[in-house]
Amino acid sequence: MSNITACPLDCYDACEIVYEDGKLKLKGLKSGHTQGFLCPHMNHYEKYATIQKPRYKGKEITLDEALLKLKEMIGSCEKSEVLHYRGSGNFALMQEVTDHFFASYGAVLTEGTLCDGAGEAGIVEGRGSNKNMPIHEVAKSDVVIFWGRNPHTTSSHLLPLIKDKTIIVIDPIKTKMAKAADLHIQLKPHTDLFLAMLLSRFLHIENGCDEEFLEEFATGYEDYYELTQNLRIKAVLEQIDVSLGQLGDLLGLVKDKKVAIVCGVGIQKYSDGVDVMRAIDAFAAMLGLFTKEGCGVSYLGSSRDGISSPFNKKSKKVSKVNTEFSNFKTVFIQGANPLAQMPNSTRVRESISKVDNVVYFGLYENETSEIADLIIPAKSFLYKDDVRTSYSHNVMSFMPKVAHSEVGISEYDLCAYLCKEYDIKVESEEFYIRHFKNFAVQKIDGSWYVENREEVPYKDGFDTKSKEFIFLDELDSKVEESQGLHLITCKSPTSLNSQFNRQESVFLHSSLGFDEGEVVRVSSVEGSVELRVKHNDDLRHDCVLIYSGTKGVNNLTTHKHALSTKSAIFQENKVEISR
Ligand SMILES: Nc1nc2c(c(=O)[nH]1)N[C@H]1C(S)=C(S)[C@@H](COP(=O)(O)OP(=O)(O)OC[C@H]3O[C@@H](n4cnc5c(=O)[nH]c(N)nc54)[C@H](O)[C@@H]3O)O[C@H]1N2
Ligand SMILES: Nc1nc2c(c(=O)[nH]1)N[C@H]1C(S)=C(S)[C@@H](COP(=O)(O)OP(=O)(O)OC[C@H]3O[C@@H](n4cnc5c(=O)[nH]c(N)nc54)[C@H](O)[C@@H]3O)O[C@H]1N2
Ligand code: SF4
Ligand SMILES: [Mo]
Repeated sequence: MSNITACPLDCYDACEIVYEDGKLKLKGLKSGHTQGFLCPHMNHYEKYATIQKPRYKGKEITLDEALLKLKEMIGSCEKSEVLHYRGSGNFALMQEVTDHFFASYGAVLTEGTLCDGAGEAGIVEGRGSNKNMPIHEVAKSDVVIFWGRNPHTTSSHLLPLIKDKTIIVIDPIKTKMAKAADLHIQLKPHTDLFLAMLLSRFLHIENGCDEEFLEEFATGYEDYYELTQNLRIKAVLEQIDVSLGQLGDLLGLVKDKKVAIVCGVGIQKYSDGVDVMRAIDAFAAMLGLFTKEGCGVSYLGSSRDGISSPFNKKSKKVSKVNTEFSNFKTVFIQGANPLAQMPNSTRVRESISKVDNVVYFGLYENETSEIADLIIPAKSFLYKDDVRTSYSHNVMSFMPKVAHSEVGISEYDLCAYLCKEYDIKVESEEFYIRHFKNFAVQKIDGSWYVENREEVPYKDGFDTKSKEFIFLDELDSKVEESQGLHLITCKSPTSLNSQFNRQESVFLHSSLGFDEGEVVRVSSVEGSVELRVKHNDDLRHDCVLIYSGTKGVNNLTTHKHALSTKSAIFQENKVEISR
């Protein structure tokens, strides 16, 4: 068995791991993008207790009995009453093999996303596709703008690449990166669209635009400049809590420099998230950041970009944001904890309580395993064959099985069992792994890269019909000024969404008058949650921080979609605090 594999978690970095037989500690591969270190999740991976035995209605059963039960549950209703709900607990490519069974069988799959969808839709509207600036290009940049992204927590392998660079942070929280930055704009949440538009406007006024680029690839820029003129500068700056001086400072730092805008999901957890991303992308276009080395926008690309799927996925689909579980009789949940991670938990709980057969196929006990009728333990990544790619760089990592375990079943084996029972054609596991590997080429640094991904995308123009960048042509948003505090629900350093050490607190600025340690009720139009207060003076006074994965946080969030795309909007609702 090989002893090199890769981390399966939903994370920008997609680290490569050395497994030493009999040793509990996993190590980061020294060569390549992992640079010899992992993060707390993988450093302690083997300490987290996994589900050991299948269960039906609370009683332990054998794996064979569990598979038989699963087959019966699937066969017990109309095909269209079976839902396959798959999350992102494991990001490797073989997770999708189960789609093949369910789609071929005639069941319903999901579409849309809880994650980056609004931002992606904004990028696609402007550029015609979402081709990402691979994160390692940042090594060639002079200036890095972290815009709604928290690299110390969510992409630590980027940190060694940016040591001597000019750093700008745009974030309502004074993050660790913000404290070390040359400039931190601690704007009011949900106002990035206006900041980005004002930056474009002043760049144009100061003749800082890349005219050569704009004339060739983005000729709508004069119209866009006109659109930005609809903003009343003084009033808007006041509303978004940014000063004219800060705009000037930012423009001074980026003009004529190689600039990377490293954008995270923080900016787009709102109904107008699509337009927010378009406005940031437009600022990048005004600066001429596309087509040049060390420049561009690095967001979440698609980890499947450049790789075709060998699986049948043709099926009816329902949104995974506002899924009406009660329309189904059998719901098969894989690699997800929807009862905690989907928005509007009360709605999810109620809807799923009406389902006859809830199946949970995962590694850990959580809110979803608690209510499931049938629980099937998965094999962790160390004990099965797989391949992974990243949504932030172009490396393809092979994930051969590095050890043997009797516990659980792999996605492939579960799928192969169901295909056999229902007479559906499925290829061998090796066939699929080989299919994925065929999309990679080895480069001189020894790593394998997805062949069809470019280091500098859009060199020959954009993927829109006109080959040009399409600017936002209407301004539908207003600065949101309703009553209440802004909910910030970003990623925790101690958990990966609801896996590992989940936080249990609400973080508040000490000036709000709540005592450290007291239990408060946080409420929104959707519901409420009781949490213990921790003070955090890196927050703005008008913000409440509850990390993703905190139990009950999604009692507060709405199951509405972002405008024009099926993406969740976890920060749309304002909240109130009471004793
Ligand atoms: N440790 C850890 N790492 C993870 C994860 C995890 O749960 N834990 N989850 C993984 C997943 S699924 C994802 S999608 C990625 C996401 O990782 P990131 O893209 O970094 O996303 P977030 O942590 O949600 O938010 C990033 C920053 O956006 C800021 N922010 C919030 N609202 C606004 C706003 O209105 N404007 C601006 N400018 N900033 C705002 C937050 O304060 C935060 O600092 O991380 C992955 N990596
Ligand atoms: N409030 C709030 N809510 C959020 C977010 C937020 O920022 N704030 N972020 C959203 C985002 S960006 C995301 S991506 C989602 C993530 O939400 P989910 O996709 O639900 O991800 P996790 O919470 O990580 O839970 C994944 C489950 O996958 C299982 N698992 C792990 N590995 C494997 C495996 O190899 N096989 C199988 N079968 N199962 C496995 C584990 O048991 C784990 O419980 O949450 C969203 N929800
Ligand atoms: S940084 Fe990300 S990819 Fe690397 S070990 Fe941690 S979770 Fe996995
Ligand atoms: Mo995510």
